Amino acid sequence: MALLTARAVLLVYLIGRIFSFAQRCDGDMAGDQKKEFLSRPEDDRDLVVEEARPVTKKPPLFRVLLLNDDYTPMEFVVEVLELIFGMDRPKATRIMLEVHTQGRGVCGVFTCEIAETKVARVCAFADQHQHPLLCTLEEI
Ligand code: TYC
Repeated sequence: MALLTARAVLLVYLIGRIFSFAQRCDGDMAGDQKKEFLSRPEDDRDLVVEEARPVTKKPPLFRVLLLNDDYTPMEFVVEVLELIFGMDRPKATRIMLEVHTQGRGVCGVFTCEIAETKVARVCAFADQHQHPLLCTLEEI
């Protein structure tokens, strides 16, 4: 009986110690620390959480160029620039003259697929009208 009583007293004493220890720990922690501690499973406490970076690499860009020749009529080149590159007449004329005097000129900058389509349309249109107009692209 005496042994049982002694065990009961010891048990109550230990529970009291555990309780006061827990209270002390609770008091030591700052509000945010406590929230974080309580919200995660024990095994995750050492883990570092890194913010995910968005994977948005910019696509490569290409200049579409017109090249000069001695035979394609100026008016035809201006039409090409209006029709395929959406330029107004003053801008188309300026670019055509740039090509005529400098040998080459930039019609626009596009992603790969669009640049290739523009080049193909210019070549097809020039072929249809039997002009030797040259159009190409270069990566920036
Ligand atoms: N040089 C041509 C001419 O004198 C005109 C021309 C301009 C041709 C631009 C091609 O990309 C070109 N008729």
